[in-house]
Amino acid sequence: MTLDRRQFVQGLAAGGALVAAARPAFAQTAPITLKWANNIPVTHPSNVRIREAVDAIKSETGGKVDIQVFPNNQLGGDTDMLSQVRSGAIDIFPLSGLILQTLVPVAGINGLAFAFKDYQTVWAAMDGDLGAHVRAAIGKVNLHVFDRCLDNGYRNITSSTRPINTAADLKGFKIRVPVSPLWTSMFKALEASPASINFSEVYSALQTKVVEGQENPLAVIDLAKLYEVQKFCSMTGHMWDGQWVLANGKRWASLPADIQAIITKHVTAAVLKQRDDIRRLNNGLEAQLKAKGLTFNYPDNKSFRDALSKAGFYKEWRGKFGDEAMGHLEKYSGKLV
Ligand code: X2X
Repeated sequence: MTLDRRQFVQGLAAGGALVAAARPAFAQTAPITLKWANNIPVTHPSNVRIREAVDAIKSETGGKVDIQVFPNNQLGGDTDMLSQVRSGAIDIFPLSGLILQTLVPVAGINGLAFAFKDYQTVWAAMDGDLGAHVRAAIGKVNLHVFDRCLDNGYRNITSSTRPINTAADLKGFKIRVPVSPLWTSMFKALEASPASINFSEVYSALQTKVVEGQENPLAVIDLAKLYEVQKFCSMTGHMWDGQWVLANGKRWASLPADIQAIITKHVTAAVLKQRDDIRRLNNGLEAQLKAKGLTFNYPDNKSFRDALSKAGFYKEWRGKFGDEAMGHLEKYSGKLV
């Protein structure tokens, strides 16, 4: 079979089009710079794994996508960064669902005290229908949210004045809580005296004794060096907290689909590794924190749960979150009363 010149040229053009289609569309797009900001020290797995993701994204896009990471509240505290990701001053920002609650009320639901008995249950719920329900609500406020959330951890109460053994020890206790209705309500129900303070101010608030204590997962207590300004750590494990990775909705929608796919793939991989890091960290940290001077105690959660029930805490939040959301949660937590 012979080709005439015309057919030959047509064939070349078609082949050329095929080659062009196989080349990623982003080859044609201008360089993209994105700002990623968070509240946590540079040594925390959330930052270590994100830096790896940033490198992988840069290399897979042939240098087209440059994500700049601003850790440790460099661009402001959480409340401020939330405004910035909404306005587009920051592009990507992981935030506790409980703090996001100021904007998306149902996002605080995973923080209901003593809801999750273990990590298996946490991930079943957050990667399952409970998380999907929350993400749908987040999508309505013009934020993009990645499917998997970061682990922050089970939270424990530290103090410079006294160990917290039972709910009675919290009476009048001046405790810092993040800026979130659920957090404030919980510690009010326990008759403590909660003060809403962004994480950026926590170390100094403890150091200057504006508050006696705070609550956080062991990884945060260690990496933010809170043990330097606290004496006791009470392993209350009173709630599980994680961070939704949020992006400015307009900015995200403006990115080519293949860039979105590459970013999503590497962010998801980073999140899964981060979860693993936190799990391993938390297993070894207690011994390290003891060596750094913290005295540990291991309260029974019954007095806290009873006090919360008696104060009507669960009833109040059931009303606020609504039956549908509570149905998703209680599939995993059992009835919270
Ligand atoms: O603000 C906190 O306590 C922290 C670091 O745990 C959160 O990100 C919610």
